[in-house]
Amino acid sequence: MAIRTIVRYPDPRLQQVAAPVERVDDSVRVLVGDMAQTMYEAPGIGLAATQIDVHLRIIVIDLSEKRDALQVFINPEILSAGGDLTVHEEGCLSVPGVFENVERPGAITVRALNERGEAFTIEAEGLLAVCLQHEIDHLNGRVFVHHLSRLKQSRIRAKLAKQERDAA
Ligand code: GNR
Ligand code: NI
Repeated sequence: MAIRTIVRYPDPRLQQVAAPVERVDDSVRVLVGDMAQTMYEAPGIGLAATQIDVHLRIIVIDLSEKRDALQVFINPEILSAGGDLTVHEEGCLSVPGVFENVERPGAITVRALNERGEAFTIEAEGLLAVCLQHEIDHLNGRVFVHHLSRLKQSRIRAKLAKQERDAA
């Protein structure tokens, strides 16, 4: 397994729409392993393949305290979204140091394939619903800052540009 580099907003590669995985084979499982290791090392609670510049529809999530409950979603599809609109503070490994409230549907039903290529369906609410929607946005070329006002987006771009300058 290998730790991959995470692409940072506003890199245009984050706007690419990811393609479906055609066959869940060993190359996909190697990629899932790299994504998990990259997420754990960051550390984060989720990662979309888009964030490591691989434009395939693959997500990893681990919401557990002990970091031992990896969830893999290949070709995830939101079958339905409902419940009350819920506000949650979001962060993103591609937008380091920025945390903002985002409003999303509180409950979703998602169908996906697991690492063995088997289809499953889950009903998610709470943090899992937030995280799945955040990650599926990445696969569609969207970052959580796109849910914010244009003014906030430009302030965030300025903040990240300054971070890059100060790091150089
Ligand atoms: O680590 C992460 N934390 C987080 C917190 C609130 C809502 C969404 C997230 S996902 C984020 C990791 C990430 O950037 N995934 O794309
Ligand atoms: Ni993110």
